Amino acid sequence: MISIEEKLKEQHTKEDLCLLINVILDTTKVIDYKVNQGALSNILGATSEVNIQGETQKKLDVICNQLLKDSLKSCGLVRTIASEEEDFVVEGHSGAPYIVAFDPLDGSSNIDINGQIGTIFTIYQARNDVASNSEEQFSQAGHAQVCAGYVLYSASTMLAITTTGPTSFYTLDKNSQAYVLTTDSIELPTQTNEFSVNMANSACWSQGFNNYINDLVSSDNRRGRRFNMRWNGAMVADIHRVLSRGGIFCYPTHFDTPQPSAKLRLLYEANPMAFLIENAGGKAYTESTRILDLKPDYIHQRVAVIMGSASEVDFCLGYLD
Ligand code: P6P
Repeated sequence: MISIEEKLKEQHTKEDLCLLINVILDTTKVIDYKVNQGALSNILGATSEVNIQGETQKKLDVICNQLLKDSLKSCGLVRTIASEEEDFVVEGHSGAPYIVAFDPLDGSSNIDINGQIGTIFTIYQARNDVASNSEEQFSQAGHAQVCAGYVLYSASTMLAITTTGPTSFYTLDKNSQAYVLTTDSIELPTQTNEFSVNMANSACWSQGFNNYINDLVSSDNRRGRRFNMRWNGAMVADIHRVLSRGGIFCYPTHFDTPQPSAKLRLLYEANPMAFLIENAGGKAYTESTRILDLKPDYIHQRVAVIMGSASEVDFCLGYLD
């Protein structure tokens, strides 16, 4: 079994990028330990703080955010940091080659019910045309990512990662504490029988998206096959299922407020997941645009997300034209 370090070297990944990826992964091992502690340590439950997303921060959100910030600020390889849990960008090491954005604990509403949660990360080359403490560092199209990945803390702790080559799965060997290659080059099935959406939001959707979902759940749908639904409440878990066996994951625009709204964040949710999905042969769109062609207007920008098995994404988009 080959480790992530060996595989990155085999893929001729730049030395400083290998070092940075390992800084992130070493920090996820500490997070994994803390998540596995659960109720045994006083780290469950919420804080009294509300983050810029308007969400009450869980104790573990704050702990994991601080762990990643500390690691990235001290490694000397990161110029600028963005986090779901930080209002503004955090300055790292001026002149450093990379910038990193992350969601330290995606799906944290699952923490207190022992559900699946994960860390999502994305790495870009730093820009030399803007200040190191500027949000403009992250105004780069998703296709400029040099690495994207997530760690899913579940029955086993698994890493999905791509550095512009194929998307691969690694499993954390808890004895050696090494991430070991368990699926080399993921190939998403183009068709699927499984969709992932929060049906409770159907009153908020466009007519076109409702028509798509109504076709999926109707007994005589246009594909002549039954569909099943899964919704985990954590994008990292739902995308892991899609990468593992195909599927389509949707979080469409909501029209229940004066201004249409989206939930998922482009920089540290949609873009890294789109990079992983596309490098596994899938498709990733908002409702009209390829996600990886988008440049974030600001670090917490939200977008609609429709991603997964290519032919199912096309079918869904056909209802939205
Ligand atoms: P809802 C978690 O808060 C998250 O950002 C994604 O990980 C997840 O897919 C989505 O929101 C869940 O949203 O509205 O179903 O709670």
